[in-house]
Amino acid sequence: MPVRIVETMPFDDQRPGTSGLRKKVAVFRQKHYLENFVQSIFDSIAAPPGSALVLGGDGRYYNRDAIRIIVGMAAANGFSRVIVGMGGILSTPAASLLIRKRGAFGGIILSASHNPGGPEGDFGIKYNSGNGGPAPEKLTEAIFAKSRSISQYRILDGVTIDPDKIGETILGNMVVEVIDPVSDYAELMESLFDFELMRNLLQGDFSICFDAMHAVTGPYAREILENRLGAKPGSVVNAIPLADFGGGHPDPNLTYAEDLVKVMYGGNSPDFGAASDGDGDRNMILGRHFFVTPSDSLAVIAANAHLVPGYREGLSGVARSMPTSGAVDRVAKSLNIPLFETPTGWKFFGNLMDAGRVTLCGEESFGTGSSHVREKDGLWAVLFWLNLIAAKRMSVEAILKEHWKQFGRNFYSRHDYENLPLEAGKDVIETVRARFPDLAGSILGKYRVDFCDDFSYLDPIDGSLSVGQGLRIIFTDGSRIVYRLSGTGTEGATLRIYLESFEMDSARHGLDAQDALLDLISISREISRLEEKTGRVTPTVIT
Ligand code: VG1
Ligand code: CO
Repeated sequence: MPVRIVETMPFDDQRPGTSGLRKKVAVFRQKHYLENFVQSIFDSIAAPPGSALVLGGDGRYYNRDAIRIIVGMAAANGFSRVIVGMGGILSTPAASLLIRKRGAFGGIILSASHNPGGPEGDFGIKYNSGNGGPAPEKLTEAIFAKSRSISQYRILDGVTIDPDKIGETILGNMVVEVIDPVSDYAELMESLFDFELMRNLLQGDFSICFDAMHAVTGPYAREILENRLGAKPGSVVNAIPLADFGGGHPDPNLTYAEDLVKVMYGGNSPDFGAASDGDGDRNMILGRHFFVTPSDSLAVIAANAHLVPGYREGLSGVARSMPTSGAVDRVAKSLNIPLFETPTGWKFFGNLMDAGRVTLCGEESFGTGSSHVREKDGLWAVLFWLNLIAAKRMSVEAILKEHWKQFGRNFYSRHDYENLPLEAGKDVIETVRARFPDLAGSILGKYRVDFCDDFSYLDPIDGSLSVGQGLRIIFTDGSRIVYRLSGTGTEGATLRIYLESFEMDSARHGLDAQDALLDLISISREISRLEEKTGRVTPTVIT
């Protein structure tokens, strides 16, 4: 099969965002668009001849076409092996695991995560390095720079691989290896958690509902929860990955996972509920009539990690993204381990994990994970909770109440305003920034501003500096308001306003978060002149 060198022209919109390049399917289907980006990746990473590449995606529309194109390009760019999940499927954490386990040079993950799929929906692509983690900023910037000057790409013509058949095929000088996407991952989970104990729990009268939202986690959850742990058949719902996620929005939160929320808040609800997102790296944890915020989930996991076999030796440290609540900070303090505060996006955790400085990481956006891979891991978080419940013999709600009693409660909420005109999004941010000098030291209701800043991060391992990572207004009692623009959307701008206050008094722990945060919510809207700038008074999504 001949290598074809194709002349091309650069696109100017291929800068990766918080998590790879995400665009509408129609954008990706433009002639040369995907190829240009993939060649820009290959040119930037300069893999030595003989390298292996892991390749898979969340199964969304265009996944299969993209797999075929990328396999052909890998063969034409000197890779000696491409390891593909059967059907072109790999969850993001499973891809991270495979890169590590197989010693691959890196991997390409095809996903737009929680964004809707289908011909009118979104598609995405990102590169993960040999440690299994998302490319660091320096590399994504290099890829973007290449994409601006690209003039040709290399591809093997006539690639016909069958991604549905496990086994090896020779393609030019390269081997295409189609593997079972689930088994390595399931094996790793068995090595971390007490499956015996969890089996006792799940085979008793403890009931669970796991909503895979027609996305990639279905096959993983079925195998692990139902087949290996003995949860009742049907405990995993919406388990078959569909190219359009059944028309849904595979984002596990109280708005988009509404079917599960109804089940968990209805009569005769299961004891435990959970959901994951399009590519399987996010998780939502629910108890009976009870929602666990991701920030609290991270804190509870940290405080109880010693109860889980894989973490019995203790944690070397924990990290959270800046907007994530400070609940885990107090756990770290009591465990006497370091706490790192990083910008939004999993790519900032990789160096800390590689250096052995942290074991657990988490984000407020339903992402939790550990150094078992270099991505956040939805099903891992679910298994962690089930292991904790089995070990503590307590309900989700009781675990949280006990935790708050010991550590206090961080009331926390994120308000998203989606699909704003781009200019309006920027305007809100600039409005807040312009008020910084007046805000410092001022009194707003019962709050006094301690300081305001634009968050930046100096990576303690490689010394790289990341600026412009979100505006923070921090009050003297530790309450916070944070403003950021999303880097994962594909339509207009999404403004995120993060709100947090701390309460030690357990008599007040039962309050609804929105009620507890009422004053901060109105202060956040006033400071940003939100209604005047955007015409919005109600968030699109509240988590
Ligand atoms: C969002 C979340 C962020 C997360 C990112 C990728 O980014 O806020 O915490 O890391 O999505 O998650 P943004 O820039 O839209 O706020 V996933 O599950 O898409 O890989
Ligand atoms: Co995701």
